[in-house]
Amino acid sequence: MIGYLALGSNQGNSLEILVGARKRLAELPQVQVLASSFLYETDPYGPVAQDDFLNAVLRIETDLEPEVLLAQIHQIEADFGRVRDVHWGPRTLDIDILLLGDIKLETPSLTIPHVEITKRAFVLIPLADVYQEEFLLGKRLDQWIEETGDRQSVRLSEKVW
Ligand code: PH2
Ligand code: MG
Ligand code: MG
Repeated sequence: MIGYLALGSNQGNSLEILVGARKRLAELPQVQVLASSFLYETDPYGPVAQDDFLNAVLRIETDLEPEVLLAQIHQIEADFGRVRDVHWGPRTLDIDILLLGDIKLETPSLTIPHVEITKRAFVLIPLADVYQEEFLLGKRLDQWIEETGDRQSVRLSEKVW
């Protein structure tokens, strides 16, 4: 099935970290990275004052069960020095499962589609680079992006990966 992963970093060498994370994801058995969005420099979203993020989205093909994919993702985050302290706080690497085929899932550890996918310009704008469907949860991506009122917080980066 086709899936979409959001990557973010605002600590350490974020470019190197995102490149490394994509490589690790591609090396997982049963995961193929099909496409990468551009990189975006984004204002921190949410209640915690922190540095700007580098954000991107990947389109993948995978047969992994959601919980198995999540466990692999947690391992990669840990290997890049992720410390889970401040909720919503700064991080070397965050990988979020946005969408996974037609799966709808709500457990304490995982919600698919991602809970705030339609509210976050830093997710929607890179997602639009690689998204292949016409609609996301009933609306066009561009409509969701418009409704965030937050387009200006997401700037196309000159960095390439
Ligand atoms: N991730 C968060 C909280 N806020 N803001 C931006 N711009 N990008 C992120 O990836 C991000 C955030 C928690 O996961
Ligand atoms: Mg996140
Ligand atoms: Mg996360």
